[in-house]
Amino acid sequence: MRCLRCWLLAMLPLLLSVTGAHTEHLQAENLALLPPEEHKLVLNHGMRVLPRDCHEMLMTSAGQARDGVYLIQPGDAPVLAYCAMQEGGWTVVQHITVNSSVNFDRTWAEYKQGFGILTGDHWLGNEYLHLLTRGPGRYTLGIKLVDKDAITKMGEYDPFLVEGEGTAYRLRLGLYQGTAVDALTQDTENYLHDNQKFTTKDRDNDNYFQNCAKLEFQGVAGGGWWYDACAGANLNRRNVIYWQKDCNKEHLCKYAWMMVKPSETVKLIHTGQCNKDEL
Ligand SMILES: [Ca+2]
Repeated sequence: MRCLRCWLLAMLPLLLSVTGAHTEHLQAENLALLPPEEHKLVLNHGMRVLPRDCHEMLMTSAGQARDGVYLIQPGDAPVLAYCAMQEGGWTVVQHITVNSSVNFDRTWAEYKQGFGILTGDHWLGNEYLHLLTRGPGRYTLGIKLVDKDAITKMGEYDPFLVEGEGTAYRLRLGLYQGTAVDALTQDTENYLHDNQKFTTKDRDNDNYFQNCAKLEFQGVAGGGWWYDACAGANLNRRNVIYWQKDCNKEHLCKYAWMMVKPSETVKLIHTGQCNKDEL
């Protein structure tokens, strides 16, 4: 008996490494977006078959999964993302707090791979936006804006697609609905963000004679965005979250989120009214 006990004690680390999730090293392509002390917060660490996105995670858990950081796999490699489960299983792709300590004035490579901290202000990364939204199913973009008086406005674009790097992560948006104004597909300010390529301070793909990402307001550059010439909306300007009349320098907003989830798999077809619903 004593020998068996010794054997078991000696084998314990090996047994735990086979069966226990928490002894595994956390592996994710964007591990840099989660500080080491927060690695223990990953809620599905050790899950064998990773969900494609947060919505699939919520379905897999029969609706029980709570808000937090999860491993997802929209492409070939695991990726960490913040999941807004209580709001319906959204994968958060951007979060900003006005005057954030996270710098959003970043290069093409940084916007491609993501930056910031997943449990705080961050950009998940254009490459992951592409991998998430390329399908096979349709995806919806959710926008959430909270102003200085804690009034929340929402908006959704369906479908939502970010094309690959070969076309400079071009933005493709469908029909809009929500309590916020449509600041991306309506050109009420003479700027149309739909169908624009992504621009960063080191890669000018916009329609202005200068680089919109480098234009400063009160000393802060605009940051990466799907600029026209330049912006009717920009959620990546650190000192002024901008969303036409809903968020601007007169009407300050405190927080913004961008998030994605699969569109409804079953939708009513509105015959004769869907001519504008093209991607
Ligand atoms: Ca330009």
